[in-house]
Amino acid sequence: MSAEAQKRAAAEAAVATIQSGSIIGVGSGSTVNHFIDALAASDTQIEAAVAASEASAERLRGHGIEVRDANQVTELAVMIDGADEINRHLQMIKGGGGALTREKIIAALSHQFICIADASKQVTALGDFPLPVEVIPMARSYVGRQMLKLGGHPELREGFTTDNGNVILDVRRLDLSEPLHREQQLNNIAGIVTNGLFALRPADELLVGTDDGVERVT
Ligand code: ABF
Repeated sequence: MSAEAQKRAAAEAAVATIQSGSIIGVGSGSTVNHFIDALAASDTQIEAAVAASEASAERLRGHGIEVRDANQVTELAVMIDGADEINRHLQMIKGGGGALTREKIIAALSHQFICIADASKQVTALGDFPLPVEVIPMARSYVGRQMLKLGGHPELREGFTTDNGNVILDVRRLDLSEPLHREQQLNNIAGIVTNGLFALRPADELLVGTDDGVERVT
């Protein structure tokens, strides 16, 4: 089964977890796009969605699904989102699509975070994928130097501005063997808005498309 078919299968399986009438969190990326399309084609009628990116918001609206601002809700029953890497503890690297800040906010609002992914996203150890770090533009050089001090190799994501008006440094070769500590450490660096480690708040469940069908991991 191709990666795209695995993504689609995982996304379709996630639709079955959604309660009609609920307000849900929706992340970003191609797997989430499959989820949005599958949700729209299903009999499940949600009240509204809180979207992690303008792209997801537009896709939802295109299907006639109401999009609400995160400030209009106090909590969400569930969030459906993808990942760039996910380990056996359901800790993730996210942000390859640049929406990590809004994804982390929606994850914090959500009782349950269901990650949907193709099999290639499952890893033994996090870190082959460069860690996205969202940075206030005026702090780009300072944060870059801090990443070098930590053993990382930061690279500015050229020509990209996040939905929040910030820049992204993609940091290679950062030791992520202790993801909880590393996430807390990066959280404390001035100028970093969000780092792409989702370890303090991992997924609660993974629906992963494999050649043998969709596997549920908790
Ligand atoms: C999003 O899903 C991002 O955090 C992550 O980069 C992306 C994965 O992209 P795709 O689903 O297209 O593989 O939540």
